[in-house]
Formats: sequence, structure tokens, C-alpha cells
Amino acid sequence: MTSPVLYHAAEGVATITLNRPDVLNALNAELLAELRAAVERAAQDDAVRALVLTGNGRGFCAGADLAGRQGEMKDSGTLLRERYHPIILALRSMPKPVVTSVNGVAAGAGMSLALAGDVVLAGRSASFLQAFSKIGLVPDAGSTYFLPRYAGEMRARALAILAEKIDAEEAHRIGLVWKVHADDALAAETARLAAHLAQMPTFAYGLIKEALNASFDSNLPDQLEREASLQTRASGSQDFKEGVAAFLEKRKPQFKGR
Ligand code: T3D
Repeated sequence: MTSPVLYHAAEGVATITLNRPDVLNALNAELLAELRAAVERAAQDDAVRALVLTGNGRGFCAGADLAGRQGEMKDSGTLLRERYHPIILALRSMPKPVVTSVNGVAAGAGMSLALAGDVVLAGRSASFLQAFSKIGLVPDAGSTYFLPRYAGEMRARALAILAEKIDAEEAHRIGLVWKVHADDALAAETARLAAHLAQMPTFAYGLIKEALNASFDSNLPDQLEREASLQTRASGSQDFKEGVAAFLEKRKPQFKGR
């Protein structure tokens, strides 16, 4: 049987591909379990210094599998806590960069998953849809956290309430996407970026994520203090020594991620 999640790791980059193309990679129990295991594997493997999350076929992810959930005995809140939250939290907290490469429609929790990336890339024909209210649900899996922070509160409210599909250019314009690439260039551009990230100072990237994860919940004095203590750790790293030495010697740094 075909696995609903593909995992490939090489040269410092792990790529996780959602693999239920017939249903636009809708999230059923099996896919969610495998996705969680794949994300944890990438997080724990020291040889992995950048993670890519993408979808197979014409969709990135259509959110919860609406057909598969009919037989579910659990309520939605329990499903979210047990199956979705560990994935979103692991992506945000893993001390290495996560690139979400949105190759097609990202709807419902699929849009939340896309926004959980540190860098969100999209193909020109990708689209984003807060599908939740169309079926009588509230945005979940982090959408009400990411949307106001990235796009502003007015846009977050309109996207969530109106549930209008927006295209990749619009998502880029309102701050949900870092860069839009031609569809046939997205995979190569994603691989190029991930390969670059895997050569960079991974330890500092982890600390950058820690700082930004705390930013909106901190006041300025607390955030200044957080930056200082993270900088104590960064400046003790091998990569910092290498970065300074390479600058002074006018050569390319050889970061080891430590
Ligand atoms: O209780 C809980 O599970 C809590 C968690 C909730 C989290 C959520 O994500 S709730 C939101 C769930 N997602 C949606 O409501 C989106 C539903 N899908 C759509 O609105 C549309 O499919 C899209 C806008 C995403 C794409 O439209 P389009 O026209 O490009 O494709 P399509 O023809 O609608 O879909 C293609 C196939 O995928 C189709 O199957 P078929 O007819 O070829 O056999 C369609 O049924 C299937 N599909 C698409 N989305 C889902 C799905 N099957 C199951 N679940 C889906 N979410």
C-alpha cells in the first residue's frame, strides 16, 4: 500500500511529502500519524539541518479528510489536540528551519500547516482557503495564531469569516507567503533554498526561532533580555567563531550547525 507520507533525507535536507494526491492530500488519521512521526524524525536527526514540507499532485493539503472523519468516534477538539497540535508545535519549535513549499491549494488545516513553516514558498497556481466556516467550523491547527500575526487582524477576520479563496500573489501581498515561483520552478527553488539553509548556522537558526516564537507574547524589556541570553548561547557556538574567522579571512564560512 502507498504510504500517505513520503520521507527523504539527503545532504542535510529532509523532505516530507504529503501523499494522498487523489484527495488533495486531505488529512486522515493515518496521514497525521505518519506526518507526526516524520516531523519528529527530522527534528531528532542531527544530520538534518533543514526541513521541507510539500504535497504530491495538484494540491498541497485540503485540510481534514471530510470523508474519513464520518467514522470518527472522537470530537473535533480531541482530534485536534491528539493529532494536529503535536505536528504544528513540533514544526514551530524544532531548532532548524522549516520551508513549506505550497504546490497547490492549501485549505483548512492544510493552510494552517502551510503557515507553520518558517519560510513559506508558493507556486504561482497555489491558493489558500480558510475553508472552516464553510462547513460550520472555526479555524484551527494554528490559523487564528498565524493569520493576525502575518496578515494583520482585519485580513485575518475577513479571511476566516468570508472563507474566500485567495491566490498565491494575494497571499504574498498580504504577508502569508515569502516568495512565489513559477509552478514548474517551485520544486527546484525549494531544493535550492533548503540546500542553502542546510549549509548555514543551524544552531543560530534554532535560537532565532526561539526568539521569534516568544516575541508577540513579550514586552520589550523581556524580549531584550531573551535576545541577550540567546546571544550568549549563539556567541559560544563553533559556528560563530567560524563566521567571524571566515569574515576576517575573506573566505566562505564552513558552518557545522553547532
Ligand atoms: O474534526 C476535525 O477533523 C477537525 C479538524 C478540522 C480541520 C479542517 O481542516 S476543517 C476544513 C476541511 N477542509 C475543507 O473543508 C476543504 C474541502 N475541500 C474543498 O473545499 C475543495 O476540495 C478545495 C477548495 C480544497 C479544492 O477544490 P477543487 O475544485 O480544486 O478540487 P475538488 O474537486 O473539490 O477536490 C478533488 C478531490 O479531492 C475530490 O474528490 P473526487 O470528487 O475527485 O473523488 C474531493 O472530494 C477531494 N477532497 C478535497 N478536499 C477534501 C477531499 N476529500 C476529503 N476531504 C477533504 N478535505
